[in-house]
Amino acid sequence: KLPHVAIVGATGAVGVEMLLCLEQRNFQLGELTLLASARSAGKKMKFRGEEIVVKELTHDAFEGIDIALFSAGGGISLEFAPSAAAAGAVVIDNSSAFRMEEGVPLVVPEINPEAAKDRPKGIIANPNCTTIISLMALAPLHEKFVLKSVIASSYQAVSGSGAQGIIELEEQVKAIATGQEFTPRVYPRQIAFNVIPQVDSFTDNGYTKEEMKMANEGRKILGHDTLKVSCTCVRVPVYRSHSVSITAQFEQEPELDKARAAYDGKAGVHVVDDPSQMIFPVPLDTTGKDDCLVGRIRKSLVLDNALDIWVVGDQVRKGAALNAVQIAEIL
Ligand code: 2RA
Repeated sequence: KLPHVAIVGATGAVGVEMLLCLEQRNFQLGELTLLASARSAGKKMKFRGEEIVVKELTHDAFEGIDIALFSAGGGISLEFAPSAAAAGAVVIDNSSAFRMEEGVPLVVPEINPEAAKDRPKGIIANPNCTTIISLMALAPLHEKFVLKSVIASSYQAVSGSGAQGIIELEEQVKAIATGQEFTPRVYPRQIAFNVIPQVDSFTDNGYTKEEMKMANEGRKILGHDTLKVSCTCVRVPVYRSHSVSITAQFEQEPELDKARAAYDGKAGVHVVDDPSQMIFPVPLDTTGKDDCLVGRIRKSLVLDNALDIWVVGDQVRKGAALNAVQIAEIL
């Protein structure tokens, strides 16, 4: 029997991309149920040429569901994921609600697919987009040279704030171009032609929740409790792809040619790196695409046994929707 799949948050930026990924990857499913808030219920969405009416999310909406893809924010996941699991569905949750919970695997299919099998709560967590994109570049190097520490700065697309983030950037650019007034809504400051060194709220150690996600989730996914991570997450006026500048230190000397070769044959990531020809990854290269791209690979001038690298990936796709659908494919 082919699985009955539900998407919770089907009308959001990630939900829409999940639908697209299921279609484009010809995911074998028997039935598809789209769930969203009362406000969005009744909307019609297209899947494989058919129209599907979005239903209102309720606790008893999960009867007969085999796989429930959630992307409707942490509050909705906390409230409804247990009901979905209780109804027998495997929940793949894109929110941060359960990521660090004992007994909830945190999975990037190319890195720790086996973790998905051990899911006593019936919930599998999808990592944060910046973590996924960074680890797609770091995992092959970790395999070869054993990671010790990571110092990173991210350049995060406005799509990370959902459709509203994209609308905010678009509206501000138009307003500035035509000399109109505008008031920032989604971000604390103007995002057009600016950068904001805050993603998610600040914690009491001076880092934001987003920056601590990279550290905590990275250790859990790699099963590497002593990994040290320090990062600065920055919002930039880019629509859909996150970029991350990383200095990674290893136990062993990361020879450059061996470092490049570490990506050979690795699914979901490849090297785009020839500065002499001005070849390096930019956000526009990965938008709407599956793969993360790595470039600017060079020996650190500061730390021993360390590489500086640059990685770019589509935040909505590999950063969220595609990774969740790939976890469903493992099931
Ligand atoms: C962001 N990573 O970019 C967070 C959530 N998607 O805003």
